[in-house]
Amino acid sequence: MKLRDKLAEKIEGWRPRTTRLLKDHGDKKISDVTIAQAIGGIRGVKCLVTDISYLDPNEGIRFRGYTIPETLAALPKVPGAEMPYVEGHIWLLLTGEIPSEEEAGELVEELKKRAELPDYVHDVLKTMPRDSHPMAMFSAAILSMQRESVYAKAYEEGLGKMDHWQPTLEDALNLWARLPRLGALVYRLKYKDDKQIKPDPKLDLGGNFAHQMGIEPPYDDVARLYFILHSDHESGNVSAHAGHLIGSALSDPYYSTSSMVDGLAGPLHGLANQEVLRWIQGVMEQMGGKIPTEEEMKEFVWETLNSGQVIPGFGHAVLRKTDPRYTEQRNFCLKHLPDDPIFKYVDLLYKVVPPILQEQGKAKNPWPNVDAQSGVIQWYYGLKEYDFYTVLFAIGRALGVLSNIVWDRALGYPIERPKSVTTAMLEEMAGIE
Ligand code: HAX
Repeated sequence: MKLRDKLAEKIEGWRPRTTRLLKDHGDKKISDVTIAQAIGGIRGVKCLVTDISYLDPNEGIRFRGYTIPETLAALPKVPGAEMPYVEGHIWLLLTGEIPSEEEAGELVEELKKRAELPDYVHDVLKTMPRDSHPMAMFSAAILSMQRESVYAKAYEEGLGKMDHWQPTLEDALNLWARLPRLGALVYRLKYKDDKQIKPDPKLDLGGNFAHQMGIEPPYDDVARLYFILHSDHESGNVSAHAGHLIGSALSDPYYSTSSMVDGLAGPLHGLANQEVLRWIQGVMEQMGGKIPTEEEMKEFVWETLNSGQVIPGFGHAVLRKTDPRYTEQRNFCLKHLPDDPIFKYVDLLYKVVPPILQEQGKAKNPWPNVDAQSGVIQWYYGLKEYDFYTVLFAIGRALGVLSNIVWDRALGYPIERPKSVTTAMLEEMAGIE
């Protein structure tokens, strides 16, 4: 496989850089930690290394050095579609290079071969109560497949440390191929009386996901755009960090992926996309369906804030500007659904919320994040079961998390183990009697 060869070449070239940094410059400081950072979620402490993506607070995410518009423009496009192959994006995340049409095409075919789910997955899901959250179902199904891990078997057989990345890549490829199918399985089991749709062998990953969900084009392009946009946001966010942390114990990629899904399921993180739609539906209900005036919308926003809740889809732990993932989705809406009432709500929120959050003076970033816009597009194309939205995020996020884990193993990153202190120690350091 061309991808494995390219990756082997990249890893060989990269290893001496990590070794030299550790050996010759290991004691150079890159960060200090304040008491506020220790208590406050390690915010801003530079203590993780990843080359898959980098998040600049003002510019937003770059995948392997490419901004979102650059990534979408450079990757090979699916014939007849507006969006590129997700498979090409996987190549970029893993190798740092834009694949040729041929390289992307080979990966498309490779993932098709790996997409079959073991039979027992459907059985596992059917035993779960039907009102289980789709994220719980998705995570449980991934965990149930742990017995398939190529990495776990190779480790048991005494694999050398330098070779760990190879079976990790095998697991990653299998998971990337299977997760869209698993997402569609959960969706149709939970919401469509378990009437499943067989994959179409002619289609790429994004196209097949749309097909198995039972949603017509251009939803295939929506799926491709979603998976690429959500793929990575450097490695300190909860889902990426959870995946990396679990993997650092040499738990296999199935455990890592299941735990990253669990982290994404929190309302302050990935679940915010469902919360945005839930919140907007509440406003629409109160308004009897009509588009509120700016003044009415301001009242709703203040009501939510005064009741102690956050405005979902706004704010960010690192970003300090409008999220370019939001902007990309807004551009999609302006092109494909400019008159959609929910889009009008979201656009009104874009106008109304930032000044209110600034006036309230708490949120460090009053601007919208990726989740503010994403549910609108799903709703428009008929995916109205909004508690499913975070599963879409998870399928995308697995692209980045697993690319990171392949490189973690390639560079031999050790088990993660930060040091904790007690409150009394902090008081002593602060000079409190
Ligand atoms: N609405 C109301 N208050 C907000 C807010 C928002 N959207 N964003 C931040 N704040 C508040 C915080 O709750 C915090 O209040 P307290 O001091 O009372 O605790 C204060 O402003 C300072 O927070 P911050 O430093 O600006 O933000 P954090 O780094 O602590 O948290 C969050 C970042 C994304 C969790 C936060 O902005 C938030 O809760 N936003 C709404 C939920 C959301 O959209 N989450 C998705 C984020 C993107 C993502 O990860 N997607 O997966």
